[in-house]
Amino acid sequence: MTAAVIRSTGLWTPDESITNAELVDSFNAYVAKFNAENAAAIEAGEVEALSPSSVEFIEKASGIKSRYVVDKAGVLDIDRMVPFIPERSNEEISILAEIGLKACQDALARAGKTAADVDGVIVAASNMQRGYPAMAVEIQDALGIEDGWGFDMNVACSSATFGLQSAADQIAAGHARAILVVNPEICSGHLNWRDRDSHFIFGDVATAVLLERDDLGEGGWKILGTKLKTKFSNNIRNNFGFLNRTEKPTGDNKPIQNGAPKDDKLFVQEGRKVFKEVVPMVSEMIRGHMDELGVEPDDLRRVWLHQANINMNLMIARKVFGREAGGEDAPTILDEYANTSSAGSIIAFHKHSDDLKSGDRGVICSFGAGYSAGTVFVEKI
Ligand code: CO8
Repeated sequence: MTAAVIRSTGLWTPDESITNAELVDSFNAYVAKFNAENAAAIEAGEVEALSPSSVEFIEKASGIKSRYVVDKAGVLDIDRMVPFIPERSNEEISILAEIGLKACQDALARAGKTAADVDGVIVAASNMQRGYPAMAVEIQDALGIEDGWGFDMNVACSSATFGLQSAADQIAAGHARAILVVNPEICSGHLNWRDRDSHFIFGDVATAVLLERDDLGEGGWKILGTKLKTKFSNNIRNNFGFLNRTEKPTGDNKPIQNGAPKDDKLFVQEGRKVFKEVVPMVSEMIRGHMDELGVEPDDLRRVWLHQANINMNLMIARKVFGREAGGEDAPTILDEYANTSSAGSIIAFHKHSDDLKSGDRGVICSFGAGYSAGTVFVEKI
């Protein structure tokens, strides 16, 4: 068996970004309009008045200051509050494949490799824009990989680490020389921007990780070990899907269009419960994996954690290191990018690993809906 190494990573970031102040201004204008239009019903107790959002709450509760999105105008337009992503013909590349492709090209360029060196593409992300053909096969085609394969997989925010383990195993088993694991996330498309509890949480991005057989190149990161875990929970859920149109007994079975009313089947969560249950699950998982690998807290230079909440990450880091931990131990990109689901831990790794030296060790760790969690321990070559 030959080992797989992480040779490089790639990142694509949208041009447009929304600050908390811009987001809250738009949300509160929507709330004021809704309450004015429904004043009589609210007065009669038939409709519940909406409450405004606040910049202070968002920053304190989550650590998020801004988020990148593919379409800012559509999100901030209070009569729409959904990004505008025009439909493309089947002859054009789909948007998820397009942004994933850009991240792949960045990863290949950083490693000095070309698509001819790659055999497989795994798209590992929270929500695919269609059932089939797989986005991964479309990216494979756009890269020009003639003799290879691609497939999509979804383990919500943990998709990246589950994809990394799959790719590492396939390379070790001799099924591929190199594999691109791609995380294109257009979270703005499946977020209810009219929901005060979650309207600030997510952003858009795409990341890619190039894994390669260790004898085929130089540099990058040795994979010391990978581990995956899932435990069923309803606390983070998205029931949107192809069967939604079959659920109504008669009449209106049109697919949901723009507008995202409150009862659309979009992202929902019990944020407090997630916080309370996932912190111990993840910190125990990292510590257990460290014990198996013989890695002591002092041997660990950095944890690149899933980016959902700054307080959650610092608490996990404290438990892993057994001491106070800060941005040097557990870097944050959440302030600029918000939660980008599967891509979060990879962005943190991409932006905050160049300063580490040969022999330094760290762990890429994701966690999220499922529940699901994954750890990938790495050592700089
Ligand atoms: N502005 C002002 N006040 C607010 C707002 C707001 N926007 N929202 C809520 N409040 C109020 C509440 O009404 C409440 O008031 P009161 O105390 O009077 O009832 C108070 O603030 C506290 O509310 P919460 O208890 O909800 O606030 P928390 O401190 O728990 O913070 C968080 C909320 C930030 C959501 C926090 O709980 C958290 O981050 N939890 C962890 C969540 C997490 O990690 N989730 C993972 C999700 S990602 C995933 O796996 C799925 C990926 C799928 C991608 C989907 C793309 C769309």
